[in-house]
Amino acid sequence: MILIKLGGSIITNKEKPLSVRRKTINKLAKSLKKINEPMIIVHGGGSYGHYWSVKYNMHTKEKKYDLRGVAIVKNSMIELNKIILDSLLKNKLNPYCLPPTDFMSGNKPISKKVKEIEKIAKSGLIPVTYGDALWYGQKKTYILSGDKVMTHLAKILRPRLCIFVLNEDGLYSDLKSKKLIYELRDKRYLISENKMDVTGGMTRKVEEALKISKIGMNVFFVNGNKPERILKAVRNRKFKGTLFRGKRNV
Ligand code: IP8
Repeated sequence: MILIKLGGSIITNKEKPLSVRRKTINKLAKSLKKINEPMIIVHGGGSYGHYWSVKYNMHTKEKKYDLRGVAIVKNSMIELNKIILDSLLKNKLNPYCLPPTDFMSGNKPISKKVKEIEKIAKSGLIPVTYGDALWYGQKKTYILSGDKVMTHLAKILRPRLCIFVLNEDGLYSDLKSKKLIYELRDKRYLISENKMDVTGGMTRKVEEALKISKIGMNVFFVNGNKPERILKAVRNRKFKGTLFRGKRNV
């Protein structure tokens, strides 16, 4: 089984609020169709969830945020999720929509529910979940990043492979020259923060990728504008991207 995160920057146009990259989503769906293995898809918020989270000053920390913000962020994620589901359906895949409230309680995953997701994936359906605004308890809410969802799922399900689909070739050691890091074993590089991302953008992604690789799984960062690279990663072929080698594969 493989876990795939479609990053917000590849599925939406981050420069423009509430705009999706439909052609790219369709191209991604077409290449996902070629994967003959159970998979789970997670997607990010991009110019939907992040746009509203910034407007309402909502973050990953559990706090009493503006309830209007919670409602609007949630609604925008449903809207984005529907666009992803429609594209998967159109490309003859069978998505099974799973909002994170289906398997999260507060800020913890419900193990039994997560294990059920694996069964759903193995049946041939494709569970699709996403980053969201979540209820924490005692009137507090928080923004759950799709990257964090990847770690929660990976810890419990131990997939063969985790792929983060980005709008870049992978992780760069130097942003100016875009020198690609082909393999990363430690967080040795300073990554510049993206102010648009309330969940921490690339820094968060690297953190979660390192956590997942430390518990044993290979993690790939791949450019979603070149979807054939996703297929190469799945098929263990050489491709351009960044690998976080899982401990069990060293
Ligand atoms: O883009 C965050 O998910 P991410 C989702 O995976 C929201 O960090 C609601 C901002």
